[in-house]
Amino acid sequence: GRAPTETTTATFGLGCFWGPDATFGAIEGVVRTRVGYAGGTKPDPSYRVLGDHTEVVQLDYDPETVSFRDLLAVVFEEHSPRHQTGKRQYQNIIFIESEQQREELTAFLDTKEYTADEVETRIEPLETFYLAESYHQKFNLSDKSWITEPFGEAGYDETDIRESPAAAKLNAHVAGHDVTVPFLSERGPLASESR
Ligand code: MHO
Repeated sequence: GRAPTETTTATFGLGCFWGPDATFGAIEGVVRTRVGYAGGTKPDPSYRVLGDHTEVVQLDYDPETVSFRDLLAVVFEEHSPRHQTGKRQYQNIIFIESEQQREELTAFLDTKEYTADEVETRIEPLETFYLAESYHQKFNLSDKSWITEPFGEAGYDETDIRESPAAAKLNAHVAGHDVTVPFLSERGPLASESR
């Protein structure tokens, strides 16, 4: 089917952002992924000049298919909430972008054996998300020219690939994740193929 037009964003810090880019890309209802920097104060960070920011993954998800709470279940599989790394680049952070997400986090933590006060994971509002460099986006695709070249031939530039629902699924697939429902019908030559 077509990628849904109404999506919500969620942003998480879970260590080096290449891994979570692929982990979340595999999830049904996660439509787009991108990696970047957030959680600090330095204006316009880059990978080399990160300042006090953290590597983060940002998702556009379809809340009709996957809830924030579902995403939190994955977040808590992907890190140890009782331990935090001192290195800000790799800290574990759950960014809260709405009252709805705040409520879903509270409900999720209620099912766990600890409270929000007991987790070392940073829980904070998202201030500014800065996109990471193109070479960090969909990192698992970067040495897969058999995937990236056809995208280029179909007219996709780096931004198009970063924001492509199909590329998010392919990035997850080549990283070894089980991808169940790919969005492979977004536009162009792929648009006539419906699942
Ligand atoms: N320096 C590590 C992690 C990279 S991640 C983008 C590596 O090269 O594997 O921080």
